[in-house]
Amino acid sequence: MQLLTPSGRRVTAATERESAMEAHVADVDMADLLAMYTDMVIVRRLDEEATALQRQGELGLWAPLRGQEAAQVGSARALAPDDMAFPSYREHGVAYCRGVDPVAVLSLFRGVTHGGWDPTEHGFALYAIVVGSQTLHATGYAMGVSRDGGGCATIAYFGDGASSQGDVSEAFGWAAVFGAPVVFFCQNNQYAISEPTIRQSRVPLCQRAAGYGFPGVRVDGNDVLATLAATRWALARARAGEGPTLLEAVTYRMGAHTTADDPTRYRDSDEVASWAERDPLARLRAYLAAQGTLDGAAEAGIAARADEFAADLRRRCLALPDPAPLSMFDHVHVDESGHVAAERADLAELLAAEDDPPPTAPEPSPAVLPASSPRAVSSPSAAAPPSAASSPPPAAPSSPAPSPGSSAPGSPLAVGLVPAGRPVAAPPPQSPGPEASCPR
Ligand SMILES: Cc1ncc(C[n+]2csc(CCOP(=O)(O)OP(=O)(O)O)c2C)c(N)n1
Ligand SMILES: [Mg+2]
Repeated sequence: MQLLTPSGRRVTAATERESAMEAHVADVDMADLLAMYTDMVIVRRLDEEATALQRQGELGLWAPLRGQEAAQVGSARALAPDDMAFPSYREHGVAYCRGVDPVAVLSLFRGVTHGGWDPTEHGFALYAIVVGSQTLHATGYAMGVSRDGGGCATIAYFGDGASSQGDVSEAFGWAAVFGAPVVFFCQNNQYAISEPTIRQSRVPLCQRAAGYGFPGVRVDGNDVLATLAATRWALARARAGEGPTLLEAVTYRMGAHTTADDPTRYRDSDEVASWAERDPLARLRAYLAAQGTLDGAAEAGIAARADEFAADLRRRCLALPDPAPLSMFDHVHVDESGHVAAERADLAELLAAEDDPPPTAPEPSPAVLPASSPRAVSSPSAAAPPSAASSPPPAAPSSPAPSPGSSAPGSPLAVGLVPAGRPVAAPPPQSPGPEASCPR
């Protein structure tokens, strides 16, 4: 389904089912569309800033979403506050719309938390790195909602590549048989890292739903209005007890899979250029401008707001505290198990020993240290990421340098590695990371 063409022309639904979906956006006025456009601009800016931060060694990794703003903002804006979303690792736009502080998302990629936010506070689960696993979590959650009397819906975000996972097949099967109130929202961004969708399926992914006994719909994922309409329709089905729906949002990952990937190795520039013509922001901008809702001054205002947002994000990212080493055990289980307690005690003992080295151990001169023989240590303070004081100023964002394939020196990925023989300082006492405030 498409309601806004790539050139920004409003079209009407083509089939009866699409008309039913379109009815779900009958109340959407120009102010609503402008608000969604603003969301998309800010989310794109968030993505650019995070990519720049990674290139500057301030994040260990980043998974860019450029190109997928409409799929994410359109679907997330369809959710009610009580609904629950289960994301993969690329849903920064959904996180933003669910009210998750973007710096919490960055904290995960900076390696200073294992979680980042309270899922129940935002109706937004933690990121799932195990591809497809979140579809099972969503289905289980949705089945629980049904047993509790229903009323809210669940949405699971996953990719075209994830659709090949056994977990997704199991989630579809369970959701269908139990009529679970879940929307399976597949962002078909054309690639699973370097693997094109054609290598995942010989039929459109939406058609897979038929084999499980629930509807599957293909929607233009670069069209925010169509995405909003289809998602509202699918969520309404879920809330009405009509069971699951598969939405395939057809979109394109304009950037790399992650900052550790080089997409020029597996796709050509013509393909990227052809998708750039279908840019989700450009078509909405064109429509808003044609309707007289967006002029140059309004556009400049939104851009200034996005720049301010990015500068604040950068400032707060650089100020994120390193977590206390023992905090890694805090949220393994609700009630700490014996073996976790033992591991915590072991690490505490090791840290205490490092704090108090034997007086006979002479300190080797750094000049004679073999620089290329790292060893793992347990204290992140040994090779902490650059502090705010030593970091580049939070001025205008830099364009990401085209240097795929590795994270920069000083990246949090390097935490825990110090040259052999170099003394390891004990960490100063620190307050727990942001996740420690989670009541669960
Ligand atoms: C179970 C599992 N297998 C493999 C991986 C490695 N991996 C990470 S992302 C990815 C590709 C996923 O592609 P897709 O589902 O299309 O999502 P996208 O990254 O395009 O958003 C793979 C194979 C993983 N994280 N988990
Ligand atoms: Mg994909």
